[in-house]
Amino acid sequence: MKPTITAFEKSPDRGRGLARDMRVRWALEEVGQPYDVRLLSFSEMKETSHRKLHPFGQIPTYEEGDLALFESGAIVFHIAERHAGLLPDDANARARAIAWMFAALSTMEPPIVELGMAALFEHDKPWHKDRFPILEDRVRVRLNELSNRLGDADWLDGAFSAGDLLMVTVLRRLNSLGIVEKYPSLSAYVARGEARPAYRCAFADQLAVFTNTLPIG
Ligand code: GTB
Repeated sequence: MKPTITAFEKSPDRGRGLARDMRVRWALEEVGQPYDVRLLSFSEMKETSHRKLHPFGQIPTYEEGDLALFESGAIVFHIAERHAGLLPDDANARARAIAWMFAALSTMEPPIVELGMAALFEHDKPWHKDRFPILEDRVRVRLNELSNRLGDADWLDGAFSAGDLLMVTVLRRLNSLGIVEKYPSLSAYVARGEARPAYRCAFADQLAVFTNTLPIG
């Protein structure tokens, strides 16, 4: 059964692949599962019909037969459980890869999102210049720790896994802030993720949504 995901009709990132449908698209491409996309405007995301799929009125969602899921991490996990290629077969290696999925979403992503929001929306606040370096430091601590653990390995724990997929998408949120560049091993790690054919396909597909909806002229 071909799943359907939801994505922004007009992504505020202008096709830079930073919205969370990107990680779902990438996972589906990695496992070779074709999918459909239903594009939603901001007002459509808040309609009752969409809230039945997503209680918080957001994207992405995932529908497959009578299964409806929200939360990008849960969706990627579902895809990884149902198909080969994103989680190792060995039980212990699989458990560790799942730990990296959680690490990406619950240890790395929150301070990174907090910093990104401060950069985008808090510039004019009187406390911005005091708060921003604090948020930056929190992110740097985590990047340092992640970089130490990665060392010169290609991926976080052996072969590429759903843990790497989520981690790369989380680190990409820092793209415009020039922070990851200070950690050569992490920059190379993100570049390795972005070089994967499945990533490139997913990126091109979400970019096409943006370019195809650009007004002519
Ligand atoms: N925890 C949920 C998940 O992982 O699925 C979070 C889902 C979420 O935040 N969805 C966002 C959304 O629907 C899109 S991804 N927002 C609309 C709303 O809440 O009304 C977040 C996002 C949005 C835009 C950019 N960007 O422009 O760079 C990056 C990331």
